[in-house]
Amino acid sequence: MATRSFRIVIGGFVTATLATLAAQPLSAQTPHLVVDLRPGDDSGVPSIEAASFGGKLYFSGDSDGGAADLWSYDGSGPPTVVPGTVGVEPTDLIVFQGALYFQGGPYNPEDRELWRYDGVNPAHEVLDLHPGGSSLPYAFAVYGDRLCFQARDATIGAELRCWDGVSPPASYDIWSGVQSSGVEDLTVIDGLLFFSGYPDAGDGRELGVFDGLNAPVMRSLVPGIVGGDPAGFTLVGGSVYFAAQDPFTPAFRRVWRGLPDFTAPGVEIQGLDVQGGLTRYGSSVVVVGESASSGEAKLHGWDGGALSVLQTSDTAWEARDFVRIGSRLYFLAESETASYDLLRFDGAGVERVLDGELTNYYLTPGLALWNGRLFFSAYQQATGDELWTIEVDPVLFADGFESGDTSAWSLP
Ligand SMILES: [Ca+2]
Ligand SMILES: [Ca+2]
Ligand SMILES: [Ca+2]
Repeated sequence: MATRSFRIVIGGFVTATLATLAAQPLSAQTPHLVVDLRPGDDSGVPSIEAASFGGKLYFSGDSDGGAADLWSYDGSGPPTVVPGTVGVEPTDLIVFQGALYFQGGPYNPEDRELWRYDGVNPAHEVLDLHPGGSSLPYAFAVYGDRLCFQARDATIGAELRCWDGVSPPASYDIWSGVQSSGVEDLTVIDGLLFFSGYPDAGDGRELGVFDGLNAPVMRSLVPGIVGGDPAGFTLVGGSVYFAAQDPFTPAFRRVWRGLPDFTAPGVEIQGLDVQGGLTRYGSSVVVVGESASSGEAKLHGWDGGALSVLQTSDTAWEARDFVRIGSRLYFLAESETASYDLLRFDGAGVERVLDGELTNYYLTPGLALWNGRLFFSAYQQATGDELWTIEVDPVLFADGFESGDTSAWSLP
């Protein structure tokens, strides 16, 4: 799904160890409206498209009822518009080679291409991958010294492209010809680029692996036109785990494991009907699903032995947007009501940090982490959808921070 291309963005400073963090009491966690960007009940930030870059939070927003611009926020003064971005509707922000990249450009006539902002000069289009049309670049992932993403043209359709920032991008025509593989969920793990995509007319959305050198390899998880639809690629204990359809009962999703070389992926956790996202906590896979023990959608943990239910209260339907901060794992899910709540797993249990119903916020899925705070879009009647923030853990221990590799974060 398109919204899955939102990038979790990590910012912060190495100021303490986990031992220090664990000793600190939690501060009161009250959400604050950052700004009513489009004054009154009109929406200025209907969904969050954001990234941390150069010490600031950059986000897509609109102050006047036109198309969205790119805004920067330094945490103190009001947000300001980035030069060159008025009405360019930035989406899918990512930092690559010391600059901010995003999909931008007009929708009418549509010419959505890859844009770049270096922090100083006005933002501008840097690649026109579909001259006379719109390449709609998205699902960005920084893969070594390359930026990989999906983009379309009139010749090979929507396919995988990888760009070194200098030369013309390489294109990989996975579903050959004008048909589109539509690659999504690009995830870099252990030097490999994992993704989902359509290999050909005989398959659904299946698993792809690219080693950066040879042609991408597709693996059919569920034979035939019903796809495995893999998502949530996560490295745990030397293996890549992900959620995908059950090969025998494709109405259900399961946790799969691929060996390091990914020659023989298979269903790894039996008895769990996966209902949402999947991530890592310490040496365990944590995933939301229904099991015989939980009865309904709750967070489960699996360390290779028994499956355990980590959540005693609430449910966690449609769990998504996992953000690990030190020893805590934040995520959004629908709990008792149909609105999204912010939940937190601390290694022992799950608690609700923000209740979308009681506090009269209506969260739009998507979280951005910047400067020790989570940012999100939420609706209130008086303001419409705007940018909100909530303080989370004030200190982080992030040994993978420089590379943006959250899987390298130290966890208990
Ligand atoms: Ca174009
Ligand atoms: Ca193609
Ligand atoms: Ca407003």
